Amino acid sequence: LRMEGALQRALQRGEFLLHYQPVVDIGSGRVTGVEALLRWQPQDRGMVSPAEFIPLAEETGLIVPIGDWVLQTAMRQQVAWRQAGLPLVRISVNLSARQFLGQDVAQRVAGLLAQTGCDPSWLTLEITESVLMENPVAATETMGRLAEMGVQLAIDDFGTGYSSLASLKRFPIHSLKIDRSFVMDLTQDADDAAIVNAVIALAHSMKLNVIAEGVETTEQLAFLQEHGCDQMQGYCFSRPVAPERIEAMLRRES
Ligand code: G
Ligand code: G
Ligand code: MN
Ligand code: NA
Repeated sequence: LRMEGALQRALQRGEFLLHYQPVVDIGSGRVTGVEALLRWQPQDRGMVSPAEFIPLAEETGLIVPIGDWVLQTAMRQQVAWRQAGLPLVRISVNLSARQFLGQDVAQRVAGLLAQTGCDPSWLTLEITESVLMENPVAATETMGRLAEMGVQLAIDDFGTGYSSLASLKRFPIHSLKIDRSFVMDLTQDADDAAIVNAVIALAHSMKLNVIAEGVETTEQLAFLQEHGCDQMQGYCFSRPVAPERIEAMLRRES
């Protein structure tokens, strides 16, 4: 209960911020996008990870106003970078289960797009595989509406859930993000290497873009490059960083 009050006050006091992790094209080495990652910086202690407060925010319903804040802030950031003349990059935003299944997310996204002037074709919404499979029929409907607005959709943490090929085909998605648990031991564990290869092949056979998460070493990167993975994120290139750091990276590249 104390935590719930603290989260509510955090919104009012503006204690949330977004960090961004670069998404890098494996072929060219260029930053083609960023994933927005929520951070909470209370006045009286260190940064709190979303892993610690998203579950409670979900339970209490606070995820709705917090999620709106995240969407709005990321959309405004995209507009600000565009107005600053920086090269366009795709911004990805994570949606939680309750945000995606428990409210009219398509209508909220439409409202925020209109309000911020964000270009939907440069926005990706990430939904985890397990959330999609919780209610595939409702998910397909919602994704259809989002896709109609021109927003792209990615399946996050892919490989950890149980998507059937049939449902994958039905979802109007653009990308699969390979969960970092498979990338971690890629170069030591033959099973993980096989899984990663299979996901890359599956994605490409369905004309989907495939992104490896949690790439930490140059050996992992070399494997992914050799096996045709399209993009990657991970400490090997950059941790999630403040928006100013992203701006500096984009300026250097342009
Ligand atoms: O940065 P990392 O520690 O940043 O994130 C931990 C977890 O929190 C990840 O599973 C990530 O997807 C999730 N997460 C980060 N930002 C957001 C957000 O804005 N909304 C939701 N729903 N989850 C987020
Ligand atoms: O669940 P999702 O994939 O949205 O969460 C992204 C999470 O992965 C965030 O917590 C982010 O900080 C973390 N992350 C990003 N790159 C790396 C990495 O190279 N190694 C590890 N261990 N975590 C990473
Ligand atoms: Mn994600
Ligand atoms: Na993920």
